[in-house]
Amino acid sequence: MRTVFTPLHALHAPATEFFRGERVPCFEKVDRARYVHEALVARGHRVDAPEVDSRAVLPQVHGERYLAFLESAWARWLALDPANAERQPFPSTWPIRTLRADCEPAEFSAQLGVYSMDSGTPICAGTWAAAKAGADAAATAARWVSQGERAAFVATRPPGHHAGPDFMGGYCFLNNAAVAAQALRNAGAARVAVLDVDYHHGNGTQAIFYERADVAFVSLHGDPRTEFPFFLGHADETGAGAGRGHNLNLPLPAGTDAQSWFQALAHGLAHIRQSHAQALVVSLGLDTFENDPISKFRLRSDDFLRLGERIAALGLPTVFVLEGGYAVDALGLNAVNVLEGFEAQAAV
Ligand code: 6XA
Ligand code: ZN
Repeated sequence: MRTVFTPLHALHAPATEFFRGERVPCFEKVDRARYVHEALVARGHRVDAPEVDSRAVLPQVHGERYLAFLESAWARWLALDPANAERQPFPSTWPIRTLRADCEPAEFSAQLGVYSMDSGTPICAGTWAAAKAGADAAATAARWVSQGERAAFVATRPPGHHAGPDFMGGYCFLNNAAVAAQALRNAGAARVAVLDVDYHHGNGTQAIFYERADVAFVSLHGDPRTEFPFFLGHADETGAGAGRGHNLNLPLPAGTDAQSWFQALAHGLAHIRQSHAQALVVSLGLDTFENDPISKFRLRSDDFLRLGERIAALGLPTVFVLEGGYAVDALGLNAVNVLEGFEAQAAV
């Protein structure tokens, strides 16, 4: 399986985030993609640079105003005060219930509130460049797969699955999985399924496709009553309008072990089999790992081999997109295990 990777991911390197009431060093750090890349190379996997510009696909999954805001955000932060180069912008006011999100404020900090779901998604000078390179990587993998590759892996960061139509959140800015799914649709797949196996519900991906029948969304995740993103990911969210019946959420309690997790996976895979999808995107979060510092499932490294096998058994052209996973030392092994489990099963 080919991997698409770009060192430009390292341009996104903010120092701190807000987490559980404290300002702490970022969990979503440069070493994550670096270690995954190193593990792939060490195991002899073919790795190439992005070769597709995602600019045509991005407005199909994100609003133009949000994209313009994100691209210009750092320059506008500096324009407020040159000393901001050494500071991090964070939102502090959000247009929640009874407040208006439809009148765009002129003030940068207020706009940050309009376009963010949390205060845990720090922006730095290279955020746009890194996020855009990640979206280009996702579009590239989709092209490879639509041109006949059985599967491809997008080894990228920052992750994407919390980024919604017009907001960032949960370390995510551009929704790479949604870009891949849309690019597969554009290349001729009549129906695409997105399987999100990250510990956290992919609220952004769900929102982008919620009213569409052409892209099904299936997610296994920590129950949002106790786990981030808290405000989406419940089992009763099944899609709306034309998308009714095309969204499946399988929330699981904190502490879920591999046996229960694979039972839920089987349920999700059965839904995908019935969806008549012609291609698959996997939001590959590795924060289901037992030693993940911010998550509470109990998968072991060998379980990721089995995950790859189960996904391959669907028999679909597949794009894997890296999402979360913060046990950095094990991230390379766990990612490689998914890919090699997939390849072993695909060869059968
Ligand atoms: C709270 C936790 C963010 C979770 C990010 C993640 N700041 N999403 O891994 O999949
Ligand atoms: Zn996650």
